[in-house]
Amino acid sequence: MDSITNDCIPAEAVHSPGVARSDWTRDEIHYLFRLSFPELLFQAQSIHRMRFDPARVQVSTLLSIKTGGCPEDCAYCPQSAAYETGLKAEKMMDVAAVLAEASAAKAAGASRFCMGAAWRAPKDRDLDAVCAMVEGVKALGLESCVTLGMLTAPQAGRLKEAGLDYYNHNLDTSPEFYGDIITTRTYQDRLDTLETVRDAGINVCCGGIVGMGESLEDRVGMIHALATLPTHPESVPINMLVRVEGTPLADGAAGIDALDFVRTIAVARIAMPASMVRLSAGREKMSDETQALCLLAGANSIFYGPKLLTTANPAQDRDMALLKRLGMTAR
Ligand code: SAM
Ligand code: DTB
Ligand code: SF4
Repeated sequence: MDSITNDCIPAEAVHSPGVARSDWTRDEIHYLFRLSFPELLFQAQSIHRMRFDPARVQVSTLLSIKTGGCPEDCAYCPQSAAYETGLKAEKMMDVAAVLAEASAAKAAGASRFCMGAAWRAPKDRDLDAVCAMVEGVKALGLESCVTLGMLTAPQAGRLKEAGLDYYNHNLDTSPEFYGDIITTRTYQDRLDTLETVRDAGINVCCGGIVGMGESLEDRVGMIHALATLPTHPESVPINMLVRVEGTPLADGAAGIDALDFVRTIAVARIAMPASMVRLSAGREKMSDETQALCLLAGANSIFYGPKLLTTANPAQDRDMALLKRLGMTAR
């Protein structure tokens, strides 16, 4: 955190609390980040309770259906072919193997199954299998989500027809910091894909990563970019960078202090009051107490299962034990 003072901006700088609006100014988001921790958490909790049961957490299980060998250069990502991370590139999983994993996720208590592919964009012929996966996941009674990179309108239409519920495509960081992290596709490319997904009638899952060496201003810029989308994403994953050996972000730049991570969650909750805010990557290294604070700050969704895409996530029994200790329930 650069500094925590808020004396210069009046409290009424943030209007219409709890209303999902897209006219946020950067100053308003700045103001939220600079609130005292108790005031910020109070506001976030109050808004959370206007729309959600504060004791319920949505749980989504992730599966990498096509791992590694990605042509993009995202500096955080173990799956980029540009970095030597020791990850073996694999071909796409077959539909039956994916559905077996989805079935296991359902039996373990997940309500949504999210399938990720290390692509810049899917090829039309790859979509046949992905659509079959989506149909199979739906038939199991699970919500479906995929993240496949950039999409064309006809591709989005095919996924919608297959019954896809959510498409994940992150803005990742602020427009200003973005070029330090990814050079092979632009911020505008991402905004275009988000619009394509929205226009196809698919729910949008869009968030970002913190702990990549960004400034407070970049965190403000990231939340501002998300909260000024014409319609807020239905789901907002906030990831804490998982440092992976071999990637440019493996070491070096300062990460993020746990309480500043909680602040980011709280600001996302206030700025996008009707969205599910997902406490996403990075939980494996977080204490139970930090996670509890995130849930108090308005996070109401987690990735559930021992693996994210390629890196570790807490074991299911640790998560269930934590929710039980907090008197919270998963759905
Ligand atoms: N290839 C597709 C794309 O980038 O659109 C989909 C998969 S990609 C792995 C999905 C998201 O995972 C990224 O946008 C990024 O926000 C997140 N992610 C990837 N590696 C991460 C890491 N090491 N730590 C935290 N989040 C990460
Ligand atoms: C998101 O925002 N986080 C998830 C999901 N969307 C696809 C991915 C996190 C990946 C963490 C690094 C890995 O396991 O490879
Ligand atoms: Fe490829 Fe997605 Fe990883 Fe970027 S985040 S390198 S696009 S898999």
